[in-house]
Amino acid sequence: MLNHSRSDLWSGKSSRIITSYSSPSSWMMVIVLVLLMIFNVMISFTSAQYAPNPILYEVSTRPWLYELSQKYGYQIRLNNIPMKEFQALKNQGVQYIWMMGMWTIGNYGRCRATDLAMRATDYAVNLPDYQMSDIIASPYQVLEYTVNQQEIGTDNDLINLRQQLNAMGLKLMLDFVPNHSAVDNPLVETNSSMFILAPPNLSPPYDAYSYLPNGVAYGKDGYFPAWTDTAQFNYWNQQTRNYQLGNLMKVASMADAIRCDMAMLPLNSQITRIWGQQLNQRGYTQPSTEFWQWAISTVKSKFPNTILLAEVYWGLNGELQQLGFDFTYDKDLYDALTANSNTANIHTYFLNQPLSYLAHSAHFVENHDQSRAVANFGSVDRANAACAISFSVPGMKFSYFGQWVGKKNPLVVQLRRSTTEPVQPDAINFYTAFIPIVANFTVPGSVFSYKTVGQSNIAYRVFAFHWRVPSTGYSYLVTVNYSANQGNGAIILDDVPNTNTDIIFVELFSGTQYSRNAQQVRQSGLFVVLDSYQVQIFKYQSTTPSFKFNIKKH
Ligand SMILES: *[C@@H]1O[C@H](CO)[C@@H](O)[C@H](O)[C@H]1NC(C)=O
Ligand SMILES: *[C@@H]1O[C@H](CO)[C@@H](O)[C@H](O)[C@H]1NC(C)=O
Ligand SMILES: *[C@@H]1O[C@H](CO)[C@@H](O)[C@H](O)[C@H]1NC(C)=O
Ligand SMILES: CC(=O)N[C@H]1CO[C@H](CO)[C@@H](O)[C@@H]1O
Repeated sequence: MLNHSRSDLWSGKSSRIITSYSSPSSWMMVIVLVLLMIFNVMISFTSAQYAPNPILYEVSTRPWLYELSQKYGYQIRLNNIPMKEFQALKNQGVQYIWMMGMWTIGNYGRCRATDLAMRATDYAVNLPDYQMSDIIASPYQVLEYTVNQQEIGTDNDLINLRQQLNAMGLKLMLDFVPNHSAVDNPLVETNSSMFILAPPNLSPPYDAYSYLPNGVAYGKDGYFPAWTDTAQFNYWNQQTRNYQLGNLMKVASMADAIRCDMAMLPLNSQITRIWGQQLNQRGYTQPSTEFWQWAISTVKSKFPNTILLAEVYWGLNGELQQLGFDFTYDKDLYDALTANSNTANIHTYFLNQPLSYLAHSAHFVENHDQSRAVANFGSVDRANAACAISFSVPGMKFSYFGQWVGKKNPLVVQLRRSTTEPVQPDAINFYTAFIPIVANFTVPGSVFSYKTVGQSNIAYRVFAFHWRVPSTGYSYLVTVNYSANQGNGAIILDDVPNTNTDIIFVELFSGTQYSRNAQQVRQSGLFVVLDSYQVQIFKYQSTTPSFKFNIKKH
């Protein structure tokens, strides 16, 4: 638990993450303090270049612009988005907006999306009244990193939009898709060696499920059949690496943050697993370096404030963090929260993850690759509680448009709209209150601890997360009953004043004030009772606990 080891692997300008630990066993704390004194260890962090716990909001760009066009009654493209839409997000606490799907896609992918022989069932199930005009094709068959001009605008519109966003204090995230290209990329014909090629012992005609007519392989991840609208890059060819770095630098020049699709696929280990034999037969050998290490350090040397987010699964998160990604998708927490109400698994997850790992993770209950949270978690209350847990730990807090109004119907990635449905007041009320609170307790300099809840045989159902905000003198205690049953328990707080007076705890959702004796809260804890999936956040005036790490800023 007391593991800061990854902080030194944080590449380039790292964020300043100050963490303190509420260990279930205080002897551990004592040992660490002694070690700190003996070795005079200073845990140092370079200065903050960006919020250490950024709040990210994803919109699917073309569907979002379509939704806004319906709302305002005229066609909205990048150059005429009403800025009050962004201002509303900013006021809620959003710091980064990910405009997913900005880039030009290939015609081949577009035709495939409209090939109803393949897709009609999917569309009919998810959008029964779909029209051909609703089919916009997946934005992930990128042809080139220029704005999808026929649909949404020009590169200049994007540059202007980013300037406007930055001026109002918002940052822009855009996509980079490393693993493959649209099949109609001209390089597939002119520079086929930049792609994986069929083994030399095969001759045309090639297996049409795996190869283009000229022998270039379709994209695949080794688990699913090949994606026949994509061509697989050959990262063991330096020419390909240079080309992809060029694309990444172009994205970096237009964005404040980059989300890298399926970022584990260019890892040498994955290429070896999926393509190794084929590449060896063509005379390629595994490079001694990883693409990402080189690419990310190059990006950061030119754009030091740019942050990179990796979409990653298969347990390769830690490896990508070490190669320089600022944040990696936290699918494990999502899965643990989804699975069932076996809260032991979730507690174990928090107790086993080094805080530095959590701090470099992007926590979510919904995004464009997953079901809507309300559908996945089964109810608005459970989805809200899951979000309260995942946004109360250090790291990026990542939401998807529609989540905050409790949408349940999926938005298919090839379509521009989902089935209309009523908004959910309980979701709106929760997020309207919750996100600004999160923004307040995760300001730079905040100190996080994961609290154990005791004094009750049903305390295991309750989660408690503590944030002390030295810059304001307040602390926040987030408590969540992640169970279909009522729960209760007590949380010992060592940052209330060491006096025998009463102090006030304000519960922020209800505004209810509780007066509790400070000594009692220090010794026996703050007793909480929560309904099923209820979230309560207590705010109180705190003092600096007498034992703390000596954290120096360089
Ligand atoms: C394609 O190959 C040609 C000939 O080798 C080379 O000059 C060119 O730079 C390559 N294109 C890219 C984008 O790397
Ligand atoms: C957040 O902090 C600001 C500035 O200190 C304050 O005005 C606002 O009331 C706080 N909001 C919440 C929800 O605590
Ligand atoms: C969680 O909610 C259920 C249902 O209301 C309740 O029975 C249980 O006591 C609550 N748990 C805690 C720890 O508050
Ligand atoms: C090999 C391959 O195609 N892998 C992934 C590349 O990116 C697409 C688009 O997001 C993924 O869906 C593929 O699984």
